[in-house]
Amino acid sequence: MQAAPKALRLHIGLFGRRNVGKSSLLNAITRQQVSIVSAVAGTTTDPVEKPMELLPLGPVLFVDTAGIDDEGALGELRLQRTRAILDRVDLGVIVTEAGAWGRFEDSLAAELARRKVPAIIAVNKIDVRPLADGERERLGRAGSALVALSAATGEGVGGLREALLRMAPADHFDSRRIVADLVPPGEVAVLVVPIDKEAPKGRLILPQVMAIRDLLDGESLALVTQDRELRRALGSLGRPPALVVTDSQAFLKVAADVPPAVPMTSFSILMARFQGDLAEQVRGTLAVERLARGDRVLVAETCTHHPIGDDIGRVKIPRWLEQYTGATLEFSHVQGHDFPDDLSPYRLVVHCGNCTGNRREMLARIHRCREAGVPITNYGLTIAYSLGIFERALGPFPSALEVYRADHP
Ligand SMILES: Nc1nc2c(ncn2[C@@H]2O[C@H](COP(=O)(O)OP(=O)(O)OP(=O)(O)O)[C@@H](O)[C@H]2O)c(=O)[nH]1
Ligand code: SF4
Ligand SMILES: [Mg+2]
Repeated sequence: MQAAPKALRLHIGLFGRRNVGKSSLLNAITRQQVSIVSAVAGTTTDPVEKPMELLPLGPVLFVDTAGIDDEGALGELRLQRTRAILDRVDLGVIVTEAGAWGRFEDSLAAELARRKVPAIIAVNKIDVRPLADGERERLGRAGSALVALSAATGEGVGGLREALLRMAPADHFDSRRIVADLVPPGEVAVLVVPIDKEAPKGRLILPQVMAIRDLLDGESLALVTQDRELRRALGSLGRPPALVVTDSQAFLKVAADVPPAVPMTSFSILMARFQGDLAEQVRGTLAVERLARGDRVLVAETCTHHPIGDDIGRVKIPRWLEQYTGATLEFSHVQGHDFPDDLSPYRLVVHCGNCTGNRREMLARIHRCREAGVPITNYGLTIAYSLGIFERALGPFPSALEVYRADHP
């Protein structure tokens, strides 16, 4: 997997008194022994940094700090170091125990608030001392998230991951490109937009518009064509394009017309990367292979457009999936903010590209599927897979392709 530069990682600080279990919590989240844990107060003396890919958040850097309630010269030094960390985190976790919240924690919360850093209160060690309702209410202050957990048993650690996702600053989610990172400035991307009876009258759909805008921002060139003019469009270029992006529904025809050496993908797969988690959704797609007669498949769309004749979610995806698996499947459909609480009946979730939605909500859905053990894929990935051109469509994304190849050695 490509490493994100340190500056692009979301910096998450773990703060709190000595011995509350900051280091234990870091180890529980990362499932590794990153930081030394002991019953002796003051174990962590220098900040410990751990860069990692944290699902569903993406690249993060955890900073485990020294407990800072101690007195004396040594205590003052630790305090200074911890203050420096308060200055550079994007998200703060205040670790405490039930019944222990006091002036010290108040001041930590105030320090974070002063820096406009969102805070999560993590009440640890609930295996030995549960959080009473009264205290839960008192700590559930506006602007902060509250999680009760146990680093020792793992209870509630999933809730902390969700809180991290919920509280992360919005700009963490929109620093990515849709397509321009795949097309160097001055190079050409050919965008294939079939104008069939499902195409809206007189305009383009949002993923197409977003891709064109992104290419313009990246100072790349966009050549937009219908599928039947594609050969002519390619022939008009002095050299092969850097990328061909097609509407998923024209995948087969486009794959036949584009020389194998030219990278090719679909708008919907670009959307999975931009608005979701491509590697996780590629992993989810592999579950198509295991679908059997009578299995339930949930088709989820972010926007609430009216289904049209040969609607992709209601007609085409079900048809392609049943053709590929040779099994009669049971499809359910949800739109907008409707997403079932109980995912257990489903063997697969097929999500649209989420072009009108926000990424945080999509990542939360992916996370919920993961917790429920239900694979989640997306329209473009499902179509490419059931048409037998999955590898080709993932060609532009080496780390996603790796997920597939690891499963198909
Ligand atoms: N029962 C129980 N014990 C825990 C839990 N989390 C941590 N501990 C114990 O609490 C003690 C302190 O844990 P650490 O993770 O070292 O605490 P810390 O906040 O990093 O401490 P300093 O680095 O000294 O500031 C250790 O003995 C841990 O085993 C928990 O959830 N339940
Ligand atoms: S939000 Fe989903 S269903 Fe709606 S237009 Fe975008 S990709 Fe299609
Ligand atoms: Mg520690």
